[in-house]
Amino acid sequence: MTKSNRFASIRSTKKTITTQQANPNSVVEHSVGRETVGREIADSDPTVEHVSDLSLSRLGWRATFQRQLASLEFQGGRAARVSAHHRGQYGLLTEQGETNLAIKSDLPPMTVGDWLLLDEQERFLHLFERDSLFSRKAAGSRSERQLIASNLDWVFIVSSLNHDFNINRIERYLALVNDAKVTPVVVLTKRDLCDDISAYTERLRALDSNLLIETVNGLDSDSVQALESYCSNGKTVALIGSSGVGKSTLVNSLLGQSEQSTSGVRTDDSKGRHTTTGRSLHLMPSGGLLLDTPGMRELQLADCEDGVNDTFSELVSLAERCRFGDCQHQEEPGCAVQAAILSGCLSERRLVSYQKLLREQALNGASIAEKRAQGRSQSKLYKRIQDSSRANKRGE
Ligand SMILES: Nc1nc2c(ncn2[C@@H]2O[C@H](COP(=O)(O)OP(=O)(O)OP(=O)(O)O)[C@@H](O)[C@H]2O)c(=O)[nH]1
Ligand SMILES: [Mg+2]
Ligand SMILES: [Zn+2]
Repeated sequence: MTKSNRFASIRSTKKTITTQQANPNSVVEHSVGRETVGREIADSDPTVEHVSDLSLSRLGWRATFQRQLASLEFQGGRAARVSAHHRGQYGLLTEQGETNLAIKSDLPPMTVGDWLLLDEQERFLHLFERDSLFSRKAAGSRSERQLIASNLDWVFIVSSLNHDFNINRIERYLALVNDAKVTPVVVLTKRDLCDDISAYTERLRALDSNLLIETVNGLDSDSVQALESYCSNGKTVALIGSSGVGKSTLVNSLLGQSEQSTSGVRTDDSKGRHTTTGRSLHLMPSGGLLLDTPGMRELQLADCEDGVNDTFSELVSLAERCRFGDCQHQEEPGCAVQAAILSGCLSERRLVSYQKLLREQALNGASIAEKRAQGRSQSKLYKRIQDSSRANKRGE
């Protein structure tokens, strides 16, 4: 293919990639469709002039990155977006198509959705500051933050209209999304299997009357059209939710083709089988980008007090009217929160959930900070030992 006519249009290819599972020690191979985006390129010189090109905006490039780029010291470079996180390498999308970047210890931690700059030999130069970052405490007992996705316009919190629907879990997701300063949309799937949709939507409306809620049959392309308005040119939408709720099914219906594997849920409890094992970014024919994620077994909050307060804003306003500034909303006199519960304006469940999430994010935040501090003092100690052994060798 000549330089001038390559990537004249979006083309779709199938290939097998290796993705990292939720369990970092296990790796699976699965087949995903990949799209390559591009344009007519008269000159293959990958310089910064290209960053204002339409195809980069198609990949989600924004004015904020352009401004960052203008303030960088070095000249040249090629913008790339992380589209997948494999074992040992990141998958990247650039205006010239797909490429990979080997993960080395000197790279900053990156996640799907990140923008970075490569040099002409496709080596890492710079990670752009993120517009938004979505993260959680790593699953299990590890005191670490796990980066999930970045630079998002919308997050679809996907839940199915069956007994897997869980309002406390949705509140958790809302806290995370609100903390990342991204607008959440609750997408309720499997409406074709549900007799009483309003029973679910009313419970969500009670959380927040302004919450964006969509109900769909993910298997029906006409039904998912309601979601296309969120996915216009260059907009990035992440789908999160438990296994089996139909995230990948939605991705496939919105893409108009089966790029992601899906599989049936267990009949006894409607739980999924953890079919998707890695995060991946997909270009929609209509111009948006969809970020599919594996179903989360566990969603622990860390350091997201703002997100929790945003999610429970009515409670925060009530608490401002309590007589005591440090009111715990238990049995204190003049507690406006308890008064609201007694009068039926606020549910007890909501207060319990609020206090639980506030505690959890503080505890996890503290344990991550402690682990980091331990790591720093250990590396300082290691450096001191190395320095003194070098000095000994030199006979100092
Ligand atoms: N009837 C019906 N079935 C659906 C709908 N959405 C998804 N499904 C089915 O639900 C099952 C699970 O869907 P997936 O798309 O694999 O779920 P997922 O959320 O991606 O699950 P993980 O990848 O495990 O996190 C599949 O059998 C889908 O066909 C829907 O709206 N209606
Ligand atoms: Mg999936
Ligand atoms: Zn109170």
